[in-house]
Formats: sequence, structure tokens, C-alpha cells
Amino acid sequence: MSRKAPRGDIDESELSVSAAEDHAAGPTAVGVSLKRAVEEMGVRRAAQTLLKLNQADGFDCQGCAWPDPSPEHRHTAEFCENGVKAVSEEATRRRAGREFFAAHPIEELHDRTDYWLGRQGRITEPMVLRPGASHYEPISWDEAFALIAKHLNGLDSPDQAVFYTSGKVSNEAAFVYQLFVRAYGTNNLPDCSNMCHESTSVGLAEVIGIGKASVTFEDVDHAKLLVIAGQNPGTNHPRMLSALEEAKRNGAKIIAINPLKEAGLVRFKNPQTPRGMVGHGTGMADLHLPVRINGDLALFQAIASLLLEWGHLDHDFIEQHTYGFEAYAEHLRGLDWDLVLASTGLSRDQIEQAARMIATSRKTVYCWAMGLVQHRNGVANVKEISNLAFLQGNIGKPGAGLFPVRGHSNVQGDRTMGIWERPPAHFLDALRDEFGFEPPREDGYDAVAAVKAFRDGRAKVFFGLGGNFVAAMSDTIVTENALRQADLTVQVSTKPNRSHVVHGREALILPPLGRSEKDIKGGRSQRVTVEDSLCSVHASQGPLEPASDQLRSEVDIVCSLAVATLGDTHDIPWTEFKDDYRQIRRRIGRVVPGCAGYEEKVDEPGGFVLPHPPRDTRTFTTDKDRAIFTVSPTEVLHVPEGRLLLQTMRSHDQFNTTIYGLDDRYRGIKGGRRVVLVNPRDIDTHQLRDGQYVDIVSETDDGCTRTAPRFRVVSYDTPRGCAAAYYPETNCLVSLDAKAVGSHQPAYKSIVVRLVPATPDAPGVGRPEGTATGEPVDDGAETKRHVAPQHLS
Ligand SMILES: Nc1nc2c(c(=O)[nH]1)N[C@H]1C(S)=C(S)[C@@H](COP(=O)(O)OP(=O)(O)OC[C@H]3O[C@@H](n4cnc5c(=O)[nH]c(N)nc54)[C@H](O)[C@@H]3O)O[C@H]1N2
Ligand SMILES: Nc1nc2c(c(=O)[nH]1)N[C@H]1C(S)=C(S)[C@@H](COP(=O)(O)OP(=O)(O)OC[C@H]3O[C@@H](n4cnc5c(=O)[nH]c(N)nc54)[C@H](O)[C@@H]3O)O[C@H]1N2
Ligand code: SF4
Ligand SMILES: [Mo]
Repeated sequence: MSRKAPRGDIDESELSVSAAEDHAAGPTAVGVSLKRAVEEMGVRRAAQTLLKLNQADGFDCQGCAWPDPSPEHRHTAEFCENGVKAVSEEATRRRAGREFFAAHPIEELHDRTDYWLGRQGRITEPMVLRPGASHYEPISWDEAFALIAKHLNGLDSPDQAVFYTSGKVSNEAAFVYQLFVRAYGTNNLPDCSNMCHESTSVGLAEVIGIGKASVTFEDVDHAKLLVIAGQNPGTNHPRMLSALEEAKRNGAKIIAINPLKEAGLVRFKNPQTPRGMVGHGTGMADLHLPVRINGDLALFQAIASLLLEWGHLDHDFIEQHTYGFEAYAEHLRGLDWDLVLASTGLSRDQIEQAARMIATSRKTVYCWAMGLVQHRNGVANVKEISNLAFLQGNIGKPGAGLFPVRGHSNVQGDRTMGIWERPPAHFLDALRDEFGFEPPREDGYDAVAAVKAFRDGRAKVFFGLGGNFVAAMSDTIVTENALRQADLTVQVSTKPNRSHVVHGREALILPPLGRSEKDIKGGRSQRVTVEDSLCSVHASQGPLEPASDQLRSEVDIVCSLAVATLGDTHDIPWTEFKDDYRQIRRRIGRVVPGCAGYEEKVDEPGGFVLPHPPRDTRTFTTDKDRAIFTVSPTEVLHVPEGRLLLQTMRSHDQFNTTIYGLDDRYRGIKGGRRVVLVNPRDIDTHQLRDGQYVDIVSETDDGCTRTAPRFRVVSYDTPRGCAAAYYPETNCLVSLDAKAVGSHQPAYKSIVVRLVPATPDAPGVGRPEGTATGEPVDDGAETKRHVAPQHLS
């Protein structure tokens, strides 16, 4: 058994652990940013790029979907450490050209981690893997489009094709993509949102009529209280800390609800201020509630029951704007506090403290991210935090509202543009009226359903516009085996990743321009548009020369594919679209609600804000034409004896499946990623040792055990019974059927696991014995075992 890391790949024996940090950003962040920028881009290119990042005349950061302040409030350096990492990753000088693919057979690439693959640099030309071939080889764009068209036109039904989207795709590319897919004849448009804020979209749509945040940037500034639940802004939305600092300066308080004491929610050293660079910085959370994983629903209900008991309600709002209050109040009156304490792991005193802060705030903003939604009851969690806001009328008034903080920089915009497997009828009607064809009306596959369709042979062609589907999805081994059944897999990707090495019978990689790059078409420099977490739409234009002269924009790729596949069967001017994006925006203005006059509106510096009825006028377009209180049962997620509840999260040195580096600085983990954070008392009761190597084993309803081998146990301040590890290494533990009720979002954050001492107890990288293929091992016992190879990261 190999215990040495492949050359240049992750060597977990280098892993070191120190105490978690008590603040985010500060001078270290500036140092790390500059170092990363210069290493990847060189000094000149780094300066050229960063001065345009998040500026009104520049390009939108490829990192998260945190909004920009209005143009007059922007700094010259309007970005964070992780924004610099995101840009550096794209604007790197490294190249994975044809020589790279010629030098590395697919078999070798298959054993590499996503970290190593990503570090090889930008892909420079289209590549194809012919049936049975050992290497990817160059192919012309025209030949590539013809090959895809041949496959698509050869299917028995358009529903045998699946078109995935990741949330970096611009509004223009997203619009033409969904148009092409529907003109081709299917709604199979799963996206990263299915794994991300799907529970938010479903839950909010039900209770307020729209699945988006109800606040503005100013509301955050003027809030008196911010409740931040299941979110780690110091790492994942770092500029949010500046907004929180500003709010605190205006007198706001913060409650953090999180199993972990995340550094960014303890203290922030703002690099834009002297106090942040040399002083103590700003204290963030006034109260941290170290809730047990999945204890939020019970916590929100307990707080609500106290508000009810103490009479801190906005009766006018409840009466005029809500439905279902009585049933909800009835449920709260009967709340079982024993269940609450068991579920939350908190004391009554801690909960009362939070309730008092909420009771006395007249303007509260509720923020959340993955910690609330990636659970079986993710939709119920979203509805429950909404209940809490409704009780005090904290929606549709200044300084208050619901704020799901989105992930990918344009994930929200892609949905607005129609990337959705369950499109509403009015959107399809508008497409029909504008383009003169009848779009398919049946719902398509979401991410989980798409995997099942490949697994069961119902789908044959996978097309991914960005992202890294196989690595991001749950149930890695099942997902990989499913995608291997495909006739053709196509990935539109900037850099090599796992979805290229887990491929169908034939495979293509199509390299697009990145957002930081100039996009010249028809002699004119084209801009694109994006939407942030606060429904603000603005333009983005890259300043850099493209990584290769072979790259094509995503708009071009989609329109060219449409021409190759559909010919002139539809009256859609694909070539005009591809040569002049204003023509696309004109159509967006006519089809997408709230986008009339799109071109003129995005001409404004800073763009425009899409309408949001609850935010703007307290109008709720729900079934009841009111905000709806809902009743969800109070539950405790049952964790059998000897097991722990595992959440899978991001380190400070990754963007989803793109691993930038191996340091999770704020949590004190350096030089490796295969760690499992466990409460010290659980380490004792489970008869483990700090630093010991264990296999993480999950047992799921399908009777299988799933194993992620060789993780180092790290003693960490997390609630009893709870553990944490990084994604995507642990995705193999989440069964496809572990998903949220109502939204089908994988339950990545509540996995019941046990930790089994690994043998031999030594560090290293390599495949564990007997699991080379990653196939389920049927060892004759009642259950099947899925053991993931260790390189799955
Ligand atoms: N640098 C960087 N930025 C990113 C990303 C990235 O990978 N890297 N990814 C982007 C994307 S796509 C997204 S969706 C966002 C994700 O942003 P986050 O949602 O902040 O990301 P996670 O790391 O998944 O962390 C979730 C937080 O929830 C907590 N948590 C886990 N389980 C529970 C629970 O049951 N209850 C509560 N209350 N808390 C819980 C965890 O301790 C952690 O602090 O970030 C975006 N921004
Ligand atoms: N266990 C666990 N699993 C999770 C999560 C979790 O918290 N825990 N989080 C989930 C969430 S919130 C999300 S959003 C998904 C993420 O799922 P995805 O969006 O599918 O994954 P990413 O890692 O963001 O995609 C990275 C790849 O995108 C390509 N890329 C980068 N920039 C561009 C570009 O400009 N254009 C194109 N065409 N390609 C580009 C690169 O080739 C890179 O390898 O993962 C989900 N999976
Ligand atoms: S907060 Fe998000 S969008 Fe802003 S610079 Fe940082 S990574 Fe980019
Ligand atoms: Mo996400």
C-alpha cells in the first residue's frame, strides 16, 4: 500500500494543528493576499487586475455573492483575501495546455486530488477523450460542437440529456443557455443551487412569495440586531465583516448561531483601518450560541415562544400581513422544552439571553447560509427563521429583513435568468411569446435526480456549464459510477478538475474566457451582467488579455452549440446574440420579470435593484396573499450510541471543490485537509486520541456503509456529539437519498457517522487496500460497503 503522496500532491504527513485564531483578517490576510496574487499573476498583472476588481467600471469578483456597496462608498481595494485568491486562481499564469494532457494519461490524472488538478493552470484549447483512449487530445471547436450535436440529436428523447450550471455563469450566458436547452426540448437544468440555497428558495417562496433576500445594503447598516445563523462570513463572505463592523458602529448587536466559534464572528481586524491593522479590531458577536448541529429549528421555536410569552410581538403586522398565526402560537404554547434543550444542546439561560436581545430590537436582520439549509429539514429551518421575523414584523421595513447570503457570485442571477429545472409557467409563456416555440412544460431533473437518471440509464449526455459536478455532489462513488455510464460528458471549464477524469464513453473539455478577461466580439468589447445576494444587477467587464487565443466566451460556446444542434429549426438569432450581447439583454428585458429596460438600467454605475414585493411594499405573493406562519414539528435528530453528527464545511483555503491551498488558518489547521474536528470529551468517550487516524464511516437508510478513510482526529471546540470535516473529501459519506424534504438539497451538514481507528495508524496518502476502484464492496454481509479512495478531494 502506498503511503507517499504522488509528487506535488497533498502530503498529509505535513499537517500541523495549532490553536484556532480569535480574529479574522488583519495584516496576515493582507500578506497572504499579496503573496498569492504575486505568485499566481506576477506583480504587473496583479495590480492591473485588483484595481478593477469590484469597481463600477471593472469586473465582478468570481468569489462569493456578497454585494458591493454603492459606487460612491467603494474603496480602491474593494475586495478581501478570498476575493484575491479567487481572482488569482483564474488570472494565474500557469497553463494546462495540450502538452499537459499529452504528458498525463487519464489513469494518472484519476488518482490526483482536485488540488493538484487545479494547480496545473488554465486550459487553453478544446480537448477530447475519444472512446477507449488513454489521453485527452486537442479537437477544433467546430468538431467539438458537431460531436455534441450528433449525440444530442441521436437521443431517443431530449430528456436523456442533462444540462448542469454552476453559479459563476453570467446572466447573458445563462439566458441563452436555458433558451437553447428549452428549444432543444427539455427542462433538465440542474444547477449548483440545488446543492446550495435550494431549501431557501423553496421555503421562502412558500412563506413570502419570493426566494430571495428581503433587505438592502442600507438595511444591514441600520439594523439594531443581526442574527447570523449557520454561516461563516470570515471565510466565505469576508467583506460582510466590513458591513457588520459598520452596523456595530451604528449601535447594532450580533448573535452568532453556530456549532463552531468561527474567528470572523469573534473579532474583525479591518485591513482598511489603522485599528484593524495594528489595533485590536472590532468585536463581532455579542452572543455566541454554540448550537448542536441541526438544533436551529428547536432554537428558533424556543425563542419565538419566549417572545410570545413576553408579549414582544408586532400585532399590527401579524394582523395586516400574515396568515396562520394562531396555529403557530398554539404550537409554541405547547413547546416541549426538554426537546428544545436536547436538540439545541444549549441551556435555557442561553436561549433566554438571545430572546431578550431579539425582544428588545426593533430592527433585526436574519442572515443565514449553508448551516441552516443542508439538512433533511432545511426547508423547515428556513420557514422557522421566517416565522421569527414575522412575529416582530421584521420584514419590509428599514433595518430589518431576511437575508439568505448566497454562495457563487452569480448563482442568484442564473435562477433569475431561468436556470431552473422547475420553471414557473409564466416564465415559459414569456419565452414562448418572445421566441415563438412551445417550451417543454414538464419539470426536469434536479441534481440528485440527474445522478439517478445516469445511474439508471435514463440519461446519456451530461453537459456542465462550469462547476465540478461529480466532486460537489453527494454520494461520490455512486455519482462517479453514474456519470461513467454516460455516452458523452462535456465540461465547460477553466481548469482541470475531477469532472474531467470521471467521464462518459466520450468526453470533451471546452475552455471558456474567465470573468477577468477581455471579451471582444464583432470588434467590440462585450460586457456581461450579474446579480448579487441583494438582487442588485450590474455590469462586469474584464481587463486582462485571455489566457489563450483559443478561448471562447460562454455566450459564444452556448450559441455555437445551439447552431450546431438546432440549425435553423427555430427563429432564434444565435449568431446575432453571440456577436452582440446587447441583443441578448434586449430579450432579457422582454422575458425576465423586473428586467424591462435592462440595458439602460445596467448602464447606471452600480446597476439596478430587481423588484422584491415583500421588501418594497410588504406585498406577499403567496397562496394566501400574505406572509405565512408555518408549523413544523420540534424534533431531535436521533444519533445512536457511539455515533457523532458530522457537518461538512469549507476551509479558509478553498472555493468549493477548488482547493487554493492547505491552510485553514482561522481554525489552526495547516498543511493538510483530512481532519475531523471532535469535542475533546467525545474523543475520550469514544476511546480515541487527539491526533489519531480514523476512518469516518456513515450508515445510511439504504443499508450501505460509506467510508472516507484516514482522517486525523483534532480536538476542537464543537458541541458534544458534533463533528466537522471539510468538503468535498467527505461527500462520499452522504447517501443520494439523504436530502432535504421539499427541496431535495443534499443533507451535507447532518451525517451520522462513527469514527473507526484506521490501520496502520500512520499519516500519508494512498489508496486503502482493496478499494482501488471505489466500487461498492459486497463482502457477503447484509450490507454493502462503499469505500472512497483517499484522493477524492
Ligand atoms: N472563500 C470561499 N468563499 C465561499 C465559498 C468557498 O468555498 N470559499 N463558497 C461559496 C458558496 S457556493 C457558498 S454556498 C457559501 C457558503 O458559505 P457558508 O454557509 O458560510 O459555508 P460553510 O463552510 O458550508 O459553513 C457553514 C457554517 O455553518 C455552520 N454550521 C454547520 N452546521 C450547522 C447547523 O446545523 N446549524 C448552524 N447554526 N450552523 C451550522 C458551520 O460551523 C459553518 O460555520 O460561501 C461562498 N463563498
Ligand atoms: N459536502 C458538501 N458538499 C457540498 C457543499 C457543502 O457544504 N458540503 N456545498 C455545496 C454548494 S453550496 C455548492 S454551490 C456546490 C458547488 O458546486 P460547483 O459549482 O459545481 O463546484 P465549484 O467547485 O464551484 O466548481 C469549480 C470548477 O468550476 C470551473 N470554473 C471556475 N471558473 C469558471 C468560469 O468562469 N467558467 C466556467 N465555465 N467554469 C469555471 C473550474 O474548472 C473549477 O474546477 O457544492 C456543494 N457540495
Ligand atoms: S467578499 Fe466575496 S465577492 Fe467580495 S471580494 Fe471577497 S470573495 Fe469576492
Ligand atoms: Mo453554494
